[in-house]
Amino acid sequence: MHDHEGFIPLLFTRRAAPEMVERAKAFAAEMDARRSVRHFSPDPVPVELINELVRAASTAPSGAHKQPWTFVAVGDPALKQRIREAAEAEEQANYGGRMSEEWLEDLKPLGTDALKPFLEDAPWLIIVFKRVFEVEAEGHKHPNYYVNESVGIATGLLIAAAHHAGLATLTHTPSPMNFLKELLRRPDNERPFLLIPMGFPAEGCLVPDLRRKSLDQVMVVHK
Ligand code: IYR
Repeated sequence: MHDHEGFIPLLFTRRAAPEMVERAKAFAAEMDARRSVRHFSPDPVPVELINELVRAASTAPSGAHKQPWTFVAVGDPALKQRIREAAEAEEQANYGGRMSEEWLEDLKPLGTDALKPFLEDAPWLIIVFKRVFEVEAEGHKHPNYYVNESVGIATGLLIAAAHHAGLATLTHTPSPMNFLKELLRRPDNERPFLLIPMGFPAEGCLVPDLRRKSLDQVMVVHK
């Protein structure tokens, strides 16, 4: 008994192989329909829905189960406007010379530029912060582990949960993004990781005609 202290039985559904394949195919097809969206409708999305997406994201595995993330959901139009202004100021510098010619060339098929209207149009901006350490009593800084891996996985789950629920997202990387820490008054242990605008696509929204790599381009099997 003592051996098992702190442990509980795993809840696990063992499925028949054909059912597993069917489910896996359905999930892959559903995920294949996800696209990054850069043109959002201002239609509102209830915060109760956002809550559930963050609940799903926060189930992600994490180093030593520290769950080293904070999801800041911004719906306040005034705050979104300030985020847009600060992001666009940085992006003007990026597109105006801070990014290499090679980089700009790589971005051409995406049609991005320094203007970021989606930062105001989308009803929600989810700013994902990584928590590099936790402050304990007496101010001791207790480290978190595999923070980038953990927060990357959690963000992936957030994007999948949003898509599954019927919302569009963009994975946005304003750069540098320290302005988010200041605008959102986050504590010293938190660093901005990604900014995810979330909502409904604008009427008639276009996306770049991209192809995904085939399985054999992304997978190696040693059987
Ligand atoms: N942060 C810039 C540039 C940008 C960079 C990459 I890599 C992208 O995949 C897309 C954009 C921007 O948000 O426009």
